[in-house]
Amino acid sequence: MQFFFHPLASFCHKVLIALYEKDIAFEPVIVDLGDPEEMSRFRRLSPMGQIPVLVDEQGEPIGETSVIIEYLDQRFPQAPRLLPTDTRAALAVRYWDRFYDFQVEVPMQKIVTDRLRPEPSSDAFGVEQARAQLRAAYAVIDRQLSTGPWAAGEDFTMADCAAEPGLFYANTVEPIGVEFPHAAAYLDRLMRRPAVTRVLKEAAPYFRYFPMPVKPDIAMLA
Ligand SMILES: N[C@@H](CCC(=O)N[C@@H](CS)C(=O)NCC(=O)O)C(=O)O
Repeated sequence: MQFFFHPLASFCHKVLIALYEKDIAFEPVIVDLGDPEEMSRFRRLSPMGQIPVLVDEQGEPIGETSVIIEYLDQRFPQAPRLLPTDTRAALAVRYWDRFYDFQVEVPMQKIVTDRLRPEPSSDAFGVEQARAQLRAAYAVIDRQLSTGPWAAGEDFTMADCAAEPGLFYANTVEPIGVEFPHAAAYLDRLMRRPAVTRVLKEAAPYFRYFPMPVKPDIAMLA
């Protein structure tokens, strides 16, 4: 299988965590989103030009991170299961996966991409809305994580694969305040998970391309 991705990109972290958790062999292919020729070829795999994409042994592209992780979990059912076999429990995992993608990743990316724009086209109002959305999400996460170690309860699942990259970069653009101790402890727990530590260490050489200094200190990770 080939995995088209970039080591800095948060949605790519989400799938890399799943691949490392389940110890699945793959061929990594780094995509340069800034190279028009490479992108016109890449759009054959990903019509919207988005990373990541997994290409199976038959050459079939699989897009959308949650779909890729469900595919991996079905094809490689070894532990850890990232989607519970119990259908009710799987709904909760899908709910929290969607929550982190839409309520954390999206506003985090809004703030980051605004930094990359030239000043006259920046969107101060949209950025303030995104910050408020992140703070509201932190409150929900703080409540949810006060009762269990992982996003959807006792077990590490796809929801945690989704949570880490969003929260990691969100904590840089809108720090998780002291009023959210469970959310902060959750991010710390995620970063110390070996698969996540590996992803962050592989991303570290690229942090200089992030438009602001990356806040959570990965130097303290084993
Ligand atoms: N919903 C998509 C989101 C993927 C996504 O937004 N990827 C970003 C990188 S983190 C990207 O490709 N951005 C470039 C673009 O949208 O043109 C998924 O879950 O796979």
